[in-house]
Amino acid sequence: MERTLVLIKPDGIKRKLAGSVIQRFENKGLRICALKMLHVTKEMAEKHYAVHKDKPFFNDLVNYITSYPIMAMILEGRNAVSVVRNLCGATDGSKAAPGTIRGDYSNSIQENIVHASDSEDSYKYEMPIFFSKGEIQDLPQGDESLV
Ligand code: 3AN
Repeated sequence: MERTLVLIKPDGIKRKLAGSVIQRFENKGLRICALKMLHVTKEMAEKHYAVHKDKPFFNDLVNYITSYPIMAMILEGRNAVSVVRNLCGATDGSKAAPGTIRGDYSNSIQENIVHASDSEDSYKYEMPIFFSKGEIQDLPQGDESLV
């Protein structure tokens, strides 16, 4: 079963949207394998956003994600990476389709409520920045009734 990393960013937490956002993922049938609140450090943010380090908005991105506590979670389910990206919607909230998280809750590029891994490789890179093995609840292999 595929897994993906989701962050509810500072604007989502400040606006008290965490429950609504998580509800959408659960309604879709995704299982929460890990969930916690944390304050991202500069080092974590720079590693997480390393792919954007040459972009003009890199410093803003790091400052923003470290400005307030966030919620991090690992979600599991069939095609979890693409399913979650579709639920999140386009990066720019002003262009994200209605019905998506960003389309319904954001009108900004930076303050766009959520981050979600864009591929299985991104998940493998990003997940250990936020979680250690003991924080992840695995289910017994082969028992799909539990998923
Ligand atoms: P996504 O989060 O949809 O995968 P990315 O990976 O292209 O989008 O960008 C990572 C984050 O960088 C976005 N979530 C957004 O907060 C920020 N970002 C992307 N493009 C811009 C931009 N042109 N100006 C400011 N911030 C941006």
